[in-house]
Amino acid sequence: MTQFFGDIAPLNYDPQSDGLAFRHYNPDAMVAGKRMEDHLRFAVAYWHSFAWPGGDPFGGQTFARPWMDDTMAGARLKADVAFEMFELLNAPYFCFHDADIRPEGASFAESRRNFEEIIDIFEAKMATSKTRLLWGTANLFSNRRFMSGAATNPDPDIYAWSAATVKLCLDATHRLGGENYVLWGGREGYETLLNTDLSQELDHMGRFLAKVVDYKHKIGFKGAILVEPKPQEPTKHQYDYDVATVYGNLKRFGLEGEVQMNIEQGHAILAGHSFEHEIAMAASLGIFGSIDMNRNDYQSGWDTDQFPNNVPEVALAYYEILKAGGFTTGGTNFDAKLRRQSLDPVDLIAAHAGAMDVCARGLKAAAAMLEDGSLEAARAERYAGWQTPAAKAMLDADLATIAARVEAEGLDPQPVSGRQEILENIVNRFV
Ligand code: XUL
Ligand code: CO
Repeated sequence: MTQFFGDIAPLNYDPQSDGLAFRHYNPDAMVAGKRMEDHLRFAVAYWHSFAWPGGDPFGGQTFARPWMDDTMAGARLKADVAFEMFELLNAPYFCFHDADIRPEGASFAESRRNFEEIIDIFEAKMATSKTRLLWGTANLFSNRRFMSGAATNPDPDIYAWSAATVKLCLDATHRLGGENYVLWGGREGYETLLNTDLSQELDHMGRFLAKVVDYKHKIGFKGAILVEPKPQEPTKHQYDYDVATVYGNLKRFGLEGEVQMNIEQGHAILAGHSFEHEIAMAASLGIFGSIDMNRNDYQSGWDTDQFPNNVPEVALAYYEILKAGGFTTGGTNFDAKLRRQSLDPVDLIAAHAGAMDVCARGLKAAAAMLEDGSLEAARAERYAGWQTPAAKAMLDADLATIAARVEAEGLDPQPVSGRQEILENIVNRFV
């Protein structure tokens, strides 16, 4: 034991507790025919909880963690603390980037050896821990070598470095039994079109993704390959803007049957959508995979990665997920970090516990809304006209035939209420 978390004990489900406990998240409780833990599939994000030092654009490190020294000893201590936290939270999953878990070496080979040593440690810890790997990923955005992109970099050597890094991370994810592999293209975009060959970059990015899919099959990785859309930040314009844009790119490279979406709440909002819109869009296109759960500050307009605490918002997201049949390989990854003033180990635990409770409440509300059926009944009624044979036939008819029917039958369609407020009132009964 590292003593980092002091005398904090593993958290239990205890609705009456006035200390550290789950008041709503009860892993074994049945919701819509499935254990809550199996619905939500919570993951802790290694980067925010253990690697992020608390900086902002105006100031550096606020978290004086004993492992933040860029040494292998620090990386080993960090791994110990991480698995202690997973146990305190009873976390079923975690996620990591290569750069979160190991210090950068002086060469690719040294970084790889550092990484593999920590992967060995993870493997040993996972042999006795319940916590499994939801996904692994490569950090192709923090180091200055990636400042002009990874797969879209004008320098072929950076492309090669990126390919080698993804191979390494996919191999490690496979070895640890990861259920997904994520690609978030933080620098796959541009700052100015004046120095950018957009056509070439999009071509390189699509072909890079095809190589990742190809390699996944080559090594027999059974997990899903997930792309995480975001419209901007850090780049001014990011190519994987939102779910619909990524789908267009996947279609272009014939990858729509191979790649799914990892949808993040804050990224959806930055793209001018709601979280539930992005989930519904991915489900409708058959590419829904997983979620990064968090929230942004609605005044600041950037990616603040706060822990979720808005139950009605979360309920609508899980409503779409349940409607889509729930997670298969995906889960709820807390891509969320403490505020930089929240210095203490207890803040890390409380943040996750509160977020897990918010998600549990959202899930319960979503399941109750589905079971109640009023929303789906109203939706079905709204489209009931399309159930008639004549209406169905019209979908295959040509324009002239349809046009002739309008006058022949003297159509006189009358507007019908969309009932938005009534539907919102129904939602409010459950949240
Ligand atoms: C950045 C972000 C990343 C990805 C993984 O906004 O969300 O942490 O989730 O690289
Ligand atoms: Co994310």
